[in-house]
Amino acid sequence: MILDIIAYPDRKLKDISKKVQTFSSELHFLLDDMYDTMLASNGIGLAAIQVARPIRALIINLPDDEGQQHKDQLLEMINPRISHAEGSTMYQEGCLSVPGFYEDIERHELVTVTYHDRHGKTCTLDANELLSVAIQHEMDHLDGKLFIEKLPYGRRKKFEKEYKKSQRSKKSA
Ligand code: QAP
Ligand code: CO
Repeated sequence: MILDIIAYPDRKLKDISKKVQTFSSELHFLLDDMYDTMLASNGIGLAAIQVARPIRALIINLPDDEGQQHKDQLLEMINPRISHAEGSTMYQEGCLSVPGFYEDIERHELVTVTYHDRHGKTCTLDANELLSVAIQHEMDHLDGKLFIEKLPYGRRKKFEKEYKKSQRSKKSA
């Protein structure tokens, strides 16, 4: 089932998501719906709060070299925690909750993340490159943070201006 994605400046995106306590079928249905929703919007990552569920769950499905996404590559992370981070890297990020905006954001280059899968099994993953960026971006959602909040002052102002402009053209359309 495809769910509605909530968009900036909806205040719900600022909620701090709560830890998942039970790895029930309710969680599995939500994760399945998040996957359908993410694919329907051409996304590569989605956090539960973006579909208005304030729980610490996220999904990531990176495309291959041909740009194809494969469900067997889907990562589902419940209650993720970064145990190690090093280096720094820049990547032009976007977000399904901030459609049409892309900006270079500085992140850690490498992260080690410990999380639970949908069955509650504990997993650890070392991530670099795009996967590392995606994990950090999605984990920020769990703490109510959007990538645009990481922009330096001048570029944040530029975003606000473009956002207001896009709202105006939406109204007159
Ligand atoms: C987060 O972002 C991310 O503006 C996932 O019009 C960002 O899936 C992971 C999207 C950077 C790694 C690197 C955005 C689709 C999708 C848009 C997304 C849009 C249509 C964003
Ligand atoms: Co996002």
